[in-house]
Amino acid sequence: MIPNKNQSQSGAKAIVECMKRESVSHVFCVPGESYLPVLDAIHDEESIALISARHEGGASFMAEGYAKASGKPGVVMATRGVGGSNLTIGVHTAYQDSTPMVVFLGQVHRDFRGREGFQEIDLDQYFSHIAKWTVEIQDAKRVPELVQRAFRIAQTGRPGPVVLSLPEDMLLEKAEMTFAKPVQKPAPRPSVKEIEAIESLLHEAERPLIIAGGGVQRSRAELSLWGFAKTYEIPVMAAFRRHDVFPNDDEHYVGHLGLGAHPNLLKTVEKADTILAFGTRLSEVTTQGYSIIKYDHKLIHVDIDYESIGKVFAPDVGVVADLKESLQALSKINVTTRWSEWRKERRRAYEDATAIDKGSFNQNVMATMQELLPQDAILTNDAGNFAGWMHAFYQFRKRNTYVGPTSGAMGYGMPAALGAKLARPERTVISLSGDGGFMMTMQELETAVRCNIPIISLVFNNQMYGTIRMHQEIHYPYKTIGTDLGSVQFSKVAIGMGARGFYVRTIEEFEEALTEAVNGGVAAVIEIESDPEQISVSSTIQQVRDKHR
Ligand SMILES: Cc1ncc(C[n+]2csc(CCOP(=O)(O)OP(=O)(O)O)c2C)c(N)n1
Ligand SMILES: [Mg+2]
Repeated sequence: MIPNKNQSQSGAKAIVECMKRESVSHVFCVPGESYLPVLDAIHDEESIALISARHEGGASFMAEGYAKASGKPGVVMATRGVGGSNLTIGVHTAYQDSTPMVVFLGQVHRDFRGREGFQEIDLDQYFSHIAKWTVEIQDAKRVPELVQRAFRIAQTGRPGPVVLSLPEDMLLEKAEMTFAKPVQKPAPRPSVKEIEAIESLLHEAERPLIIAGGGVQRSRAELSLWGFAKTYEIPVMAAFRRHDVFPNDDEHYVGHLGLGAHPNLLKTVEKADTILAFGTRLSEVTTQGYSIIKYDHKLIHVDIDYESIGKVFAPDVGVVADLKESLQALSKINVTTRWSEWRKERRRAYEDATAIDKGSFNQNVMATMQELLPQDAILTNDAGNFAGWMHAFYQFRKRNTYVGPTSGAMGYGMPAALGAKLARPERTVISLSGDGGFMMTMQELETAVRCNIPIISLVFNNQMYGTIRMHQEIHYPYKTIGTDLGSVQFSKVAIGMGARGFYVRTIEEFEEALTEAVNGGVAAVIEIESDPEQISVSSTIQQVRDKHR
């Protein structure tokens, strides 16, 4: 254990000491004069690297991706109202995605607060709706208490973002600092009575189905989940953008509940009679607009967060507990498994829905990635229809191989890949984006080049905000507005920023580019010319128009 220090030091030094105690290895930021003392304290701290980004939105996505890939809180810093407003998208994503994040924001001098000083906003108020907790540190001697509390709140219960506002003069103020021990996450076990209640529901179940979410990943319970599913022969579905919670090539895996989920997968939920919701908040997307879980389903809901249970769906048994502890307790229950036929039937339905059609270019791109990438490669992505092919056809086979925004934030993929690569330098990390989303944060490619972070970015270029165009054609056919985009040569812009750039039109060119990029050891962009007419996994623009005429 790190010994407690009882010494006089500045607020800024104490903040960095707290980061060190929480084993933070990287801090992401855009610098600002309001928090120079913190930057200087990081300069003097060998164990922490500072990654300076090109936009606070990019920095916040990097921190979010770092947190998802490392299991540690992501730390991001920015300056006052200007930097704070720029990074809100990452805070919102961390909130929706239950990702631990600690945000430090420089604030004006304490004497100037409330006068609308230069770039002043009430940062703690401003973030209070999208953060789990916010605080302004008024007194340097309370830095250890409040910063350590911030790290605790970010990581415990349902994880999420916390925001600290740091008045400039407080950072230089010296005080006697007393540090507490680093955060230990509580892991409550379900009671004997709760386990018995689950056991008795399973006795009656004829078609049980597990829906597994991020809570399983946060407690590193993927192996326990796999053991549980295997022992009792229960099929498993992944909640929205929690693909890697269960090996997709395992015979117990039956699909991902995402946007535009295949009818076969929806049928699996419809046919199930008992749903075991493990570590998921049963979000709008996972439940397809809160529609697929019905009153006559028996619902067993286990989650670390008291508020997630019964938020929308009242469970038959609701348990507030750590997922690993819960699955370990559940592995000892006494039920005879008789669900093997049901499990096999739903696996076949999943396999039918995801069989690769070699005539589809984008499906071939996924098949090529599956073949050429190491099994432990980490994939990240933006929001957009290009991602539909990955969601449907790429199989995540190892745990901790997917980093994606359940918030649906465009611009997330590439900066999140930077964060993930810093957290897992030994892995291949590859982001997938559309031309719309990539352009929102593409300036961070320079950060990747400058900081030697060799990530690979695929950009599916169809010269449009394709997803929105699809919705337009559904509701207002032939009336395109606001969704066309101009031509950008992403591979050339990449080269201009010092990365490698590839432009591909055929599957052979893609294979060649991906092989080179994986072995290249430098940041690379592979721009994929995409057919604008193929608007989604299942439809062309004409088919959408005809269907909704
Ligand atoms: C930050 C943000 N702004 C707007 C949206 C709404 N939106 C969702 S998908 C999309 C278009 C995505 O375009 P692109 O990245 O080119 O991917 P495509 O759909 O063409 O494959 C938009 C504008 C969003 N999800 N996130
Ligand atoms: Mg596009």
